[in-house]
Amino acid sequence: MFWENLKKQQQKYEALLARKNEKAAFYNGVIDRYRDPVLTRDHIPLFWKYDMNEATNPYFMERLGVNAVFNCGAIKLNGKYCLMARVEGNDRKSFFAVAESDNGIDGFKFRDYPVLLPDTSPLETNVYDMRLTRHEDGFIYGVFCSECADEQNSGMSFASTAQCGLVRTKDLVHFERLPDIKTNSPQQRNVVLHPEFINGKYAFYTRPQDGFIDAGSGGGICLGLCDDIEHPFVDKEIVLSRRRYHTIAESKNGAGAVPIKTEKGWLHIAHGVRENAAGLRYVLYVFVTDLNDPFKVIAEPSGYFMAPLGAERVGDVSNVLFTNGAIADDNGTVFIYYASSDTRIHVATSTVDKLLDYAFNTPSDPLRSHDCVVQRTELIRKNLEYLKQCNGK
Ligand code: M1P
Repeated sequence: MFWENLKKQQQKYEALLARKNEKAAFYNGVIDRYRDPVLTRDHIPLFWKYDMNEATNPYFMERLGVNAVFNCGAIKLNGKYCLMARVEGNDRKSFFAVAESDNGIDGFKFRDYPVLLPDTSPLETNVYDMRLTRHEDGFIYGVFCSECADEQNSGMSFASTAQCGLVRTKDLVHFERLPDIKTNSPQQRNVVLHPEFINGKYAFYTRPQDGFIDAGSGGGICLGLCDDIEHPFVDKEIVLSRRRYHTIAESKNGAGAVPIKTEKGWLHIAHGVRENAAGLRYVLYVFVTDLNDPFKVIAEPSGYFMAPLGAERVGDVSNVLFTNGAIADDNGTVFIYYASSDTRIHVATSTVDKLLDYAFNTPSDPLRSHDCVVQRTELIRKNLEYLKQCNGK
C-alpha cells in the first residue's frame, strides 16, 4: 500500500509540474490572465509533507500538511524567475520558500528546502509576505511582516501586532537578518524597500496602521527615508497614495510589488481594500511617481486594474487579490505574480508600455457618482462621433 500510494502521488505531482500554462480568454487590453495558477499547495514537494519511510508511515499519510501557498515576492536571478512564496502549514504558521521557473509562466518548482530565516526573537510567531528588492547597494533585501502576540491587548482573544522584518542576501540561500524596521507608527504591514537611494538614503514604502487589521488613522501608502539600513528607522512617513472615501482603497491600501523604474516614472502596483456587507474586498491598482521626486504622484488612474474573478474569488480569505512581486524583463514584459483569496498564486503578463499607457491615459477618479457619469458620457460622446466618422471606411 505504501509504495502504491507514494507512486500515485508522485505521478500526480510530476504531471502538475510538467503542465503547460496557457493564456485565458479574459481580455481588457491591459493584462493577460492565465488558465492555471502557477503555484498551489499541490506544488509542495511530497517529501515536505509525508514521512517517506515505509516502516514509520505504512499508510503513506501526510504528517505535516500545507494549507496554502500565496503572496510571493519575485525576482529574476541567474536567468530564473524566482518566487519567494508564503507557505502556510496546516498549523497556520507561515514561512518562506523559493520556487523557480525558466519562463515565469509554468514549471515552477520549489527548491528542496524552505527558507530558514535567522531567528532573532522568541516572540516572533509568524512571518509572511516578503518583498524582494534588488538594491543599487548590491544586496537583495527581503522585507516581510513579522508578527507576535500583543501581550497588552490580548485578553481572551489573542491579539497580534505586526512589525516589519528585514533580511539581505545575494543568492536567496544565505540570509543575514538585520534589525526590524522601526517607525513612529503603532504597527506596520506591506513595507517595501525602494530599489535606489533617494537623496543618498534608503527609502521605504510603509503602511502605518493603528491596529492589527485596521489602518485606523493611517492615511495610506507612505514613503520615508532611512539613514542606516543596519539600524533601520523611518522617522517621517509622507503619504503617497491616500485612502479616500468611497474608493477602492477606502478601508486601507498597501504597497505591493517593488516599483518598476520606467522612462516615465516609478510604476507601482498596490492593493486597495474596501469594506462591504460580505467583508473586505482586495483589488489591485496602479500609480506612478516621479523619477526625480519619488514623493510626487504623477499618474493615478481611477479604480482597479485587477479584481478577483471567477475561481479567484473563493479561498481561505475570499474576495482577495494581493500582489507583493512583479518581474520586468529587459524586453519590457512584466510578470505580475498575484495571489487569489490567500490560497494560490497566479501570473498576469503585460508590458511596461501598456501599463504606462493605462496609468497615464485612464482618467482619475472623480470621487462622485454624478461626476463619474459626466466622465463616462464624455467617453461615449467621443466614441460615437469617431465611429460615425469611421463608418465610411
Ligand atoms: O487577507 C488579505 C491580506 O490581508 C493582509 O493585508 P492588509 O494588511 O493590507 O490587510 C495581509 O495579511 C495579507 O497577507 C493578506 O493577503
